[in-house]
Order: sequence, then C-alpha cells, then structure tokens
Amino acid sequence: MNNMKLPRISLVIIATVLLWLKTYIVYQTSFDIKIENVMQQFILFINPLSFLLFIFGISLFMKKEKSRVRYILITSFILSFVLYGNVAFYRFFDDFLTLPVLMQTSNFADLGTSAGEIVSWSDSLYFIDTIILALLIKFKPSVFEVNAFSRVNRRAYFFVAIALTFFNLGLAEAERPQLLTRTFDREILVKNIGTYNYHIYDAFLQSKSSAQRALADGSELADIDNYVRANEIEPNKELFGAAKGKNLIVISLESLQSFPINNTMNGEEVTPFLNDFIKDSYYFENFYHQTQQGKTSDSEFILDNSLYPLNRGAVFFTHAGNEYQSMTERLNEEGYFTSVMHANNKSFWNRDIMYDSLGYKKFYSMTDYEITDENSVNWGMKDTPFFLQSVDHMKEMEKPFFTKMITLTNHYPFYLDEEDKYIDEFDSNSGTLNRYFQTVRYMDEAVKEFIQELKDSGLYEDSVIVMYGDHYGISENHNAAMSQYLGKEVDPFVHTQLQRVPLIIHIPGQEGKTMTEIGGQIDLRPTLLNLLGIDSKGDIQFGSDLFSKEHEDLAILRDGSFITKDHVYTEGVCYNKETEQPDEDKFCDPYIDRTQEELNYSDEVIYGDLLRFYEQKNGKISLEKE
Ligand code: GP9
Ligand code: MN
Repeated sequence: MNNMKLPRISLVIIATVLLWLKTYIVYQTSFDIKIENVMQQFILFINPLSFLLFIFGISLFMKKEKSRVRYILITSFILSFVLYGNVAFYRFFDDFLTLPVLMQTSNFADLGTSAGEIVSWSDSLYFIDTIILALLIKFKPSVFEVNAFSRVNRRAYFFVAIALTFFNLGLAEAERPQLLTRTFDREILVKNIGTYNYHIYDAFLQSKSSAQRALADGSELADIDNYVRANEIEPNKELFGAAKGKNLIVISLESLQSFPINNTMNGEEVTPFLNDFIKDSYYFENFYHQTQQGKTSDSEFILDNSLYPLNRGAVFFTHAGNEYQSMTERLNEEGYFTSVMHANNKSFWNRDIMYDSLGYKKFYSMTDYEITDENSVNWGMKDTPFFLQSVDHMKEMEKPFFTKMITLTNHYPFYLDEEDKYIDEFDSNSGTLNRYFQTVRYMDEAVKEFIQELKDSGLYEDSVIVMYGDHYGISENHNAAMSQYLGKEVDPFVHTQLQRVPLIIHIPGQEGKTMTEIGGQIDLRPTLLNLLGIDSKGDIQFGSDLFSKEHEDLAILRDGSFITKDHVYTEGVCYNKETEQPDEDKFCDPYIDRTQEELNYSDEVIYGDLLRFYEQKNGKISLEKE
C-alpha cells in the first residue's frame, strides 16, 4: 500500500481548506447573514481563503518540521477559537465581536447567568477541523506531507494568495463601493472581506485611535476652550424653556434636501403635508447638513455633540469608545427617558455601541418592530408602518421622553411599491432623481400619518417635534438631471446651495415662522437644549442657538466650504449669493482660516478623546492622564 504513488497534499493546504470550509459552513449555520444574490454568495464563499493562505503560509518559512507542525496546529486552534467566540457572541448580541466590545467588559455583564445557555458541549463541533488536523499529524497517513515548499513553489503560493486578496477586494468593492472607507456595518464587512480580515481591519482602526488618544493629555483643551468661549453667544432668552418638560421627538428625514420643499414637479406638490406643517412651525430655509462619509450616523453625531464629524470614515465606528458630553446625557440628567427608534439592524453604523457611549437608555431597532415582506421595501421597513408602530412604543415610554426616529424609505436607490407611488416619476436621464421625487412624496405622506397618530394618541400637544434632513440624497453624479429640473447649471455654487436640508421645529402653542438664519446641524444641540430650558453655555460645542438674536450667519461644511449671509465659499472660489457669480476674495478671506481652525479643533477633540479631561459642570480642565 505504502509504495502506491498518491499525490501528497501539503499540511498547509489541508489546514487551509479545512478551516476555509468550516468557516463557510459556520457562516451559513451560525450567523444570520443576508445574501441577496449569487455574487454575494460567491464572495461569502471565497472570503476566508486569502487570509488563511497567508496565515498558514507563514509556516513555509519555518526551517524545522516540528515548528511548522506546531505553528499550523496552534494557528488553526486560535482561529477556530476566534470564530467560535464570534458565534457565541452572536448568539446573544446578534453581532460580531469588535475589540472595543471585548474591552467594554460591561457588555458582558448582560451575559451574566445566561452564559451557560449560550455555550454547550456540542459546540466542540466548531473545533472539528483542528481535531482532524491533530489526528492527521499524529497518525501521519501517507496522503500528506509537512515538507517545506521549494522557493519557486513558495513564490507561486504567495502569488496565488495575493491575487486572491485583490480578487476578493475587487468583487467586494464592486458589490459595495467605499466598503472600507465608509465602514457601514459589521455584517456587510464580514460578508465581503470575511471574519478574519474583518478582525484585522478592526484591530487597525483600534490601534490608530488608541495611539492618538494616548498622546493627548488635555493640555490641548485650553486653546479649544478659549476658541469656543470667544465665539459663544447668548441664547434666546424669551425662548429659554419655551418647551420645558415637553417630550422631544427628533425625526431624521432620510436623504431629504430642501429643494423639494415648497416646490413642484410636473405641476404637483412634492411635499404637500410638510408645506402645510411648516406654516405652524419654525422652518429654517438656510440650514445645511454637515455630514461626510458617515452619512446618517454623522448627522446623529452632530446632533448629539455639536462637534463636526470626521473627514473620512464614520466617527460612530472609529471613536465609539470616546467620552462624550452628549445632548442625550444632558437630557438623562434632567429626568428624560432617552431612546432611538430605527427599524434596521442595530449594528449598522455601529449604532448599538455608539448609542451606549452617547447615553441613550434604549434603542428600538429591527427586533422591536413587526417587519414583514408586505411592510418592507428597498432598505427595509417602510416609513409609514415604522411611524405607526413607533407611536405604540412612545405610549409606553416614561414621560417626558426624548426620542430620535430615523426614517429609511427615502434612501438611494429610492424604490417603492406601486401602491406607495403618489406622483409620477420625473423625466430625466437619471432614474435616481426621477424616483427621488416619488419617495420624497411617500415620506411626506408617512409623516402626515405620523402626526395624525400623535394627535390621536394625545402626544402631540405635549411634544416638541423636530425634523431635519440628514444629508443629501442626490449626489453630483446626477448634476445633468438636476440642472434639467432646476433650469440652471449645477456649478459648485449651486451644488453647495443644494446641501441645504430642511429644519422644522414645531413647538406646541407657538406660531409658525420662516427663519432665514444661516446655520447647520451643529446648531441643533444648543438650540434644542435652550428650548427645553437647559443651559448649555460652558459646554464644548461648536454650534449656537439658532433663535439667538446674536446668531452668526455662518455654516461651515465638512469639506471646508462655508456659507455666510451674502457669500458661498467653495473649491477656493468666493461666490456672491445674489449674482451667483464669483465675487472679490476679500468677502470670504476672513472666514477661511476661521473655518479651518474650527474644523481642526473639533477633530482634535475627537482624536484625543479630549472631553474626558473636561469637567462640564464647572468648565475645569484636568490634566491627568487616565
Ligand atoms: C441605515 C440608514 C441609512 O440604518 O441610517 O444610512 P445612510 O446610508 O443614509 O448613512
Ligand atoms: Mn441617511
């Protein structure tokens, strides 16, 4: 038997294939990864492979056979353990592990007594490949060999591994553009680059931010504090406490820009309900979103902290472990029950982790809603059922409450079921823009039903209702179609003006008013706290009360563009708002450095996790390192 010439397979290959197949089986059996098409299934299948080839391939550089065998066995065990750790964590948290989560031991407190139910003896099956490997090594059947590769073979081996990595990344990027720079969701990352690469990526993000944090010692805060104090203004005194004790309902209107408001398409109103509603509300028509790659999550970050989001990546992912002095925490101190309602996967944008850091008491996510195929479209649950089921949750909340509701239907690619189309599509070369009007119209209808439901349940009169657009919905890719709709060319000036999103503040008992003040999402925190009668002067925040008589007409966008009363500065050109043409530089020059200074200070706060040195109560800076 022994002298039969069977091809002998290298131990490296056996270990790789065993763990590869096991990982794929575990994906299918132990995680709930949503696969939408064959390509996604294929990516899922190949995604563990490149990493495994590399990690086991390291053994090919080891001289001694004993070391090689030992290395392969230990590596197989460690990786199996990591995979199993994710399985156990997923059973309870419905999420993948991240390093900050491993360090946030408080998370595990939730596990407590149920640990026994999460792990069971049959889980040893998760180590079956390592066991097979150990048996192979022990009994040394003739089908495999542990010999080192020749130099040429080793090269070929790594060439294949590298090629596979790029192949995988290329497919993933095509399936999910900007996967790594935007880092949306752990499930999407695992689905596209695999669990093991995902952990390496996570470790990279973690070490980068820990290094920056470690170098900070609080001394940077003095300058920042000076800057914030120098620009601090007196909030509106008459409105201080105008909504004291009321519930605060903040609605993030997905992808809603200002241009459809009070506007028509094919002669039909796009937002008939909102056009009415703003007559009874404060409506800010010169309000800008200040988000970047973190999109919705960036707008949430700004709302809570009055800090700018980062220029790349999503701060919800990169700095979820920081200490923040959020609006939510202020409201907790005032006895509010604070929550977020969003019928999506809770780990999307790392929300479950970040909401803990921001102090939210409860996150009503996907699992708190009744979601069916009939009440879903596009990204998930439709806005109308979402709103209606949310009111049921509100009825149960302790009062007063603050809740942030995040809508979903008006999201790219803007698909709707036939029965939800109230108006026709626009007619241009961009299907995206054409459908956008329809989904905005649907959202308008959903908001209408929501307000009615609030009235019926008696919550309306006791609540301040705030609505804002989270970020743009129509990107520059659709400039030609936009030009057709607007009847003018979308140049950098018009593009910047299109970054306006509606801000609507409805206070029971107050009359409506259109406000022309120029502001941005950064102003939400100070404005809302003032209305609720909470003094936020002395906080490290970059916005100011929009109702203040001293409010400065200035909105700074995250890319360094800014808007003043009469000018728009973008891409290095100072435009006159009236003529819409370039103007003399002297009108914008005074704000250029100021804009950069403000953005840099805000970044410093985040990178250095500086708020941990700041005592909000008395404005003192402590210089001790933690
Ligand atoms: C997902 C929703 C959309 O939960 O908030 O995110 P976006 O892509 O708009 O940032
Ligand atoms: Mn969004």
